[in-house]
Amino acid sequence: MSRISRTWRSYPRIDSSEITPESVWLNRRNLMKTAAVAAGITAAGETVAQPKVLKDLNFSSAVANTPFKAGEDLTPYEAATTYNNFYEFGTDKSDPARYADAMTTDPWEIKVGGLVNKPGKLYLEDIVNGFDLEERIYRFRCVEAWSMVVPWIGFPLSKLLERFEPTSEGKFIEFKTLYRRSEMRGTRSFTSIIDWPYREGLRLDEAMHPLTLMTVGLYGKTLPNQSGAPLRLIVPWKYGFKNIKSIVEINVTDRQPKTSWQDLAPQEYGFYANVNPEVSHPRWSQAYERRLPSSLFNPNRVKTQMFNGYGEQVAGMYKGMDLANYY
Ligand SMILES: Nc1nc2c(c(=O)[nH]1)N[C@H]1C(S)=C(S)[C@@H](COP(=O)(O)O)O[C@H]1N2
Ligand SMILES: [Mo]
Repeated sequence: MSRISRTWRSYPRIDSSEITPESVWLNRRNLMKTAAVAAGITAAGETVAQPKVLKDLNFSSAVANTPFKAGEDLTPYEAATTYNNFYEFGTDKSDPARYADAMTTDPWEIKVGGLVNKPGKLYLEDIVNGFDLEERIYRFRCVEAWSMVVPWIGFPLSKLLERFEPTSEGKFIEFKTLYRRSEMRGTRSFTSIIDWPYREGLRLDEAMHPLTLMTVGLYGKTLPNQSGAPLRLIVPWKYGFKNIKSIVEINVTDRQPKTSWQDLAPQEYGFYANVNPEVSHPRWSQAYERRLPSSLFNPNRVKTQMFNGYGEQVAGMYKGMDLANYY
């Protein structure tokens, strides 16, 4: 066993004795909410229709052509894919890697609708054949103050949206994750208090921003299920929870969509969720982060940057907004 993987294997155990704020929050609420949630459990999510199958993705040209270089060490693959948040599969950081393989991702279809001229569906095959894939190395910063540096593979969300032609009334984008109870043990849990499916949203200009990536791979491979296979959003200047996984529905809307974390705790998790070291979370500072792999003995603390270091590209979208108010 290499030094890295030994350190890594011990990580989840060490971490569960620390604070993991999002799940701590969920678990605290569980005590109050279990009865109500048990009563509110709904029927199984829709099953997915039949279409084409996608196999043998080849990302070599995407990787060869990357215009984005790290300037920082990449987080080891093992760290990025064994320390995850994907509450559909449980609240422990190790649950997604352990249980997400139960999710069927092939075939997969994505419904695109709302305020668009050409509503329709995309199959994974259309996505991989129809868009030029690129590798982008981005910092990723969870609101819980851990972070990583990952080489993603994907294409700008703007390219996808353009095909469906948002109308002039379109102001926001809403995303939904697959909700399939039979394959997602976390959604069947009595203590699950998220109103499934997991939902996220962006303002239209944020969605159209060239840094906003629809992602199908990482480290030159297809996304493993725990990372949000087969298609997830990566918005590198926002906190991790905006980066919704395993997307099955995208709608253009004229109102700011409801998002899962706002629904749970609006005073703690805002719609914008731009990384901001100066605006503390109500229960902890956001000034520093633990860069994975991180442990008690080697916490690997680094300073958090405004907009996660992407301010030059994105700050203009928030001119005149009080970012303590629009957190
Ligand atoms: N569907 C879904 N998407 C999700 C989540 C989730 O629980 N369900 N967790 C979010 C949170 S809180 C974070 S920090 C990131 C984690 O991404 P990673 O596991 O690839 O690091 O996914 C986000 N996307
Ligand atoms: Mo997160």
